[in-house]
Amino acid sequence: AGEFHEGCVLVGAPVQSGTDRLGCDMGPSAYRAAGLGQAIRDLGIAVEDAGTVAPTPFAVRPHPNPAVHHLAETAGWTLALTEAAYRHSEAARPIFLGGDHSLSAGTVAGMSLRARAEGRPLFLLWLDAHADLHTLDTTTSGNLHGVPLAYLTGRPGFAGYFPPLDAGLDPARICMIGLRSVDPAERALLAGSGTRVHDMRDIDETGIVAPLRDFLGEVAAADGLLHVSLDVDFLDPGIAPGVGTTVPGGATFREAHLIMELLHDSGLVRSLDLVELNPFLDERGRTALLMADLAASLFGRRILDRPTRSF
Ligand code: 5AB
Ligand code: MN
Ligand code: MN
Ligand code: MN
Repeated sequence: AGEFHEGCVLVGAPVQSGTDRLGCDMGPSAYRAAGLGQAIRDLGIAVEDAGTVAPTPFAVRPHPNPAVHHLAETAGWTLALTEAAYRHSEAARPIFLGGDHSLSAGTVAGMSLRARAEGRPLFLLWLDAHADLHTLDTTTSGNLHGVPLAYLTGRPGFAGYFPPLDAGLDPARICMIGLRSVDPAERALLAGSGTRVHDMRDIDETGIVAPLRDFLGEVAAADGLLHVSLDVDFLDPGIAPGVGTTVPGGATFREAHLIMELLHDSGLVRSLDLVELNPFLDERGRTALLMADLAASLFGRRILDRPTRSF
């Protein structure tokens, strides 16, 4: 990350248009109430709060898939967040406070521009129960929090509906961990894509350490920039109930922390999305607090000091 990028900047992204379950737009407030900024400051890191982004007006024609909803608004958020991510990542490490997962179409596109400006490749760690790889044509729910990875990897059908993608993402530079709900169209796109995919069965059989170390090793060898996108539903609903799309059998408290701890030790993470928190569905803020706690682990909170082990 380098000395220049030691500080963090919080960027509120109260995106709601990607899901029909209301409440995600309260996410940024919940993270602030949970003390996310202070938890990272307590680690000796400078944290600036850049406030809240607003969508840029973006006109689109209606999409032939009648399920698709809130397309113009989601495209407008994508445009605004692409610009915000690029700008806020110049001198600090941005933490995007979501908002539903459609926001990653913008944040990752912006980080992709940042990586290109630095002449380095962008890598993406996607921690999610879902693959979020629908196109506008294959989605049956029409919820656009299910499409960001198809947009970012340049799948067809987004032209004229989403902002043109200036710098896309190579699917081979994506690692997904936590999958347990993949639709047939997404499964077809994943096959042969080169994306590293670790579903829950994989985690049960192998654990998360070996595949994550392997991926981080590749990022380091390529001198890459790493963006982490953390969907609340990556976590087991028993510990993280504050989300609209619960899927049983998610990551445990310790698995999630271990991932964050290994990410911190790698020194490779440049930007982070915290997405899909729905404070309206939460129980006394416990999901917001857990997400803040995980972010703190990613930025260096640890149980005991230990020699940093390379991966
Ligand atoms: B999330 C589903 N594939 O398209 C769809 O929470 C779920 O950002 C999408 O990962 C979940 O509606 C999107 C069934
Ligand atoms: Mn997601
Ligand atoms: Mn999900
Ligand atoms: Mn979700």
